[in-house]
Amino acid sequence: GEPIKLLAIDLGASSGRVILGKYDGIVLSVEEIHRFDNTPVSILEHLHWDVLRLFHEMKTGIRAAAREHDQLRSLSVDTWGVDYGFIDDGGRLLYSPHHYRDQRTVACRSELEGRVPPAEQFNRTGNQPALINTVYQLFADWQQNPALAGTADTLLMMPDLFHYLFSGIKAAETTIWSTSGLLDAASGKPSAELLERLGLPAALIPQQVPAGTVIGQVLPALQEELGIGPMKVISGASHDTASAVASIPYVNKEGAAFISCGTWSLVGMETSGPVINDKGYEFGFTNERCFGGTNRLLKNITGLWILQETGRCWQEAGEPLSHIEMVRLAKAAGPAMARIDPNDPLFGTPGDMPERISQYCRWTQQQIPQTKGELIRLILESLAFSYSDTLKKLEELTGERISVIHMVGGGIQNELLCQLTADITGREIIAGPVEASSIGNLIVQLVALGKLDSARAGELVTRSFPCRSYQPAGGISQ
Ligand code: LFR
Repeated sequence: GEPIKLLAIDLGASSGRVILGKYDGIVLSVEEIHRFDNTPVSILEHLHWDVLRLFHEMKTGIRAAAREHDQLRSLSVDTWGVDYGFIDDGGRLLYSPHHYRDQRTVACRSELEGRVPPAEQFNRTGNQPALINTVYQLFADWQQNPALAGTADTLLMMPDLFHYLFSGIKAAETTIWSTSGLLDAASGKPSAELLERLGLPAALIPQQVPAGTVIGQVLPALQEELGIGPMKVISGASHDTASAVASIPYVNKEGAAFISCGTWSLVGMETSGPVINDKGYEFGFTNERCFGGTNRLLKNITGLWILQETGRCWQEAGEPLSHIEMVRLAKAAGPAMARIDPNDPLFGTPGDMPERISQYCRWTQQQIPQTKGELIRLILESLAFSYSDTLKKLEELTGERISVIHMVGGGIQNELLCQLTADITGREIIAGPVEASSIGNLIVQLVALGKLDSARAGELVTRSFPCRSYQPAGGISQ
């Protein structure tokens, strides 16, 4: 019969896409309908997401899909973690949500940490304290904008916000909330105690739903505007990392780690429950929820962001380089003479990365890269070394030996990064799928619609999408 048709809307920190998925009961196929930039805007010295433009682009994608295909059954949005918008009591969006790289949290850090020390935050929530976390942002909003207490009725995490704009339904999906630093790790519910000590009203948080919940339908007026019929709105694994991990074609979950490569690199393993101990805290690990309720023990590494910003700099200087060209130059450059810690705060905000990398090398008394190729190679090798270091710590934390690493996400198109990771970790890499978040998004929708048994998802991905294996070449070691 007719395949089931669904739309995945996957919003990353630098671009978004509307993907059409078709499932005929055997194979899942995906088609990119619309891709758009996600460019944050700085206004009045604060960094914001352009949500109206993003919603406009989503609509453009849906309209384009509807022109070619009828009977689009459902849609679901996944986004990066931690960010949110406010809705007032009339259902209106209050203002353009802040970007997690906005610096307003810095001034409130010590006040927050005086009330709830970082180690206690970790022990309660399983989340690694970080200035970008929802809890830091929300606390700063409450301190710096007292009027909010009177106007903000509901807080919607980014994907929940888009689901609300599509359906009119306000919900709090658990995977995205598990990035907030506000959920109690054990119960998965907002921590009443934490909220109270920070003076934040629990009433801001709408009804919680698990990943894979049909929350409503596209609003009638929007159906008309978009030229679509009735379409379900599904709260999927709405955190992009949760979606990406839902797409991993595990051969055997035991001994398998993952690296999700996008703007960020997320390095971790699925575990049955949160792993909360002093070492995990010290090593900088965090615990987030997966689709199906299991736990993801992982570390956030500032990933290809550094390369993206580097590329942006060169482009602004009138010397743009394609990705292919970047990889070619980095290969030709040979092994890097220096290394950076990608998680150094120096690389956390937008700016002139080539200059900051030189600065870092100067401070650490290393050779400064002289050519573009050397600089790119330094970034990629530094990432691979930090993956390797993180995987060793994962082994120490879990007591498991990692035998295979699944790399997923757009970053795996950089085959030099995959090969360097195989070489430096000495482990086999299975790379794929590339469109991991979109594919995971579609899988969760299929499960929510009762069309797929979640235990079969890995097989479906294996049948449907090519994976590439990289073997360690040997010779390179840490
Ligand atoms: C990846 C990601 C990470 C999250 C970071 C910031 O896109 O969602 O999981 O920690 O973005 O939100």
